Amino acid sequence: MFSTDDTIVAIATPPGRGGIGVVRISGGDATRIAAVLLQLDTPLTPRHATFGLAHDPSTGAPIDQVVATWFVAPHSYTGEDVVELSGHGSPMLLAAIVRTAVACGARPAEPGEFTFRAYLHGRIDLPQAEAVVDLVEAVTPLQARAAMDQLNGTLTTAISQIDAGLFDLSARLEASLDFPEEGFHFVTRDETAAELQRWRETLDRLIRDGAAGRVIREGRLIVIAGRPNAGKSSLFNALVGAARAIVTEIPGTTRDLLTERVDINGLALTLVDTAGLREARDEIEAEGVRRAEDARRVAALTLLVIDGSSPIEADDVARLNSIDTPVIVVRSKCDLPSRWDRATESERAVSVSALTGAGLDELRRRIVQTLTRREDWSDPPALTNVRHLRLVEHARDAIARAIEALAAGSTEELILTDLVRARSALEEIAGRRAPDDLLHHIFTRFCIGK
Ligand SMILES: Nc1nc2c(ncn2[C@@H]2O[C@H](COP(=O)(O)OP(=O)(O)OP(=O)(O)O)[C@@H](O)[C@H]2O)c(=O)[nH]1
Ligand SMILES: [Mg+2]
Repeated sequence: MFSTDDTIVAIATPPGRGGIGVVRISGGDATRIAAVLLQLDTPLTPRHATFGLAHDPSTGAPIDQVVATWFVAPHSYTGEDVVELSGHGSPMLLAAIVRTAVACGARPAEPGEFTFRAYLHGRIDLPQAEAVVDLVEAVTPLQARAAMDQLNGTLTTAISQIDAGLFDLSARLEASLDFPEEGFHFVTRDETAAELQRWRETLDRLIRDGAAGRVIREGRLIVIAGRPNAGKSSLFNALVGAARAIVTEIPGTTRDLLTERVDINGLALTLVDTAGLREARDEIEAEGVRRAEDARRVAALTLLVIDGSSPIEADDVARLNSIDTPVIVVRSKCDLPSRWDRATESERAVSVSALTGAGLDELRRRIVQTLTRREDWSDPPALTNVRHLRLVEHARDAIARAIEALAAGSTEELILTDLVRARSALEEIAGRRAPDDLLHHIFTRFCIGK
């Protein structure tokens, strides 16, 4: 995918100005290039910050004052010699340092190439490389924590424990196969069935966890819908924490979709405020209502806002019944006297007041519970990535087939085939022999310099 025997260079800090900017050089030539750049008389000392002046060697002109640090192979991010040059955070100066490093023999790095080399040199496995992107892209502390756990190898450990267990069971089944005449079994059918069942339950737990984990990693779209004047925009503003949408007492205030990303108890959710649903009075409103309906169809969850200070109408109930995605009924304006009669008052409704903030915490809790079936993240899910989830599902399905085959009286050979399938799915997660297109897909999500 990338060539790996040359030395690569890139700016590692974000584009734009900052206190400092870092240029990273990795590869066999890193220290030589740094020495030429800095016109050093003595070599850099490993892991020591060395102050120097970066020069353009062709003209001798100074570029910037830098601090250079050498991380010696294999104890570096990439597993190769890495030199990091911290200069002033000016895009122009940093670009000049990169250009000079290239003139000295380095190649500009592709996105994700440093992390790719770390993977290639066995510093990290594929889930850890994927966790690096997630960590950089995390927008909520919970997302960062789940990514950090994965970077620390939580998922890798869980998967390799299952894999080792299946290996052990396979070995005993094979041994039994090797001595058929003796009728000697290293593992009985009952023991095999019990062990397979145990692994299936472990995998099922991971899969359940993974469903919540995906919501954490990917975020979800939530649409606020309801009649005009129900209090949708007020609720939107209250959840966003800013007066983002216009609120008036005139029904039909909101006509377009308004979108904001919010952190709701750690979930990165995209909240959409929509036009009030009614028979439109003009073309603009008609388009707004159409967009509201479209947004609702793709949403993972609808907050159906019904005004608590006026009686529930038949079309509110009809609307509730027509939504086939998950819905939370929000009874708005609960600071005003309720006009819902007891019989129709839905027990499922969450009462909120955008004015006083009452009920908002309960609504947030219900949102998280509906999307993830969980509320407590003291132990965030080990599985968050859809690639890993699919492979764990493949492994679980193979184990389920083995259980069925065993119950139907199959030979050890058939059961072994399923175990091989399950193990190869699990091993694909770590990605020791990942195909190029998968690697390409994963590493091109990185930014340059990472
Ligand atoms: N007392 C009280 N009034 C509220 C509350 N939420 C909204 N209102 C009022 O209800 C009216 C309508 O609020 P909006 O948030 O604009 O309602 P909407 O559903 O976005 O309306 P459209 O955009 O027209 O569909 C405004 O006069 C708000 O001040 C609340 O929690 N308490
Ligand atoms: Mg509105």
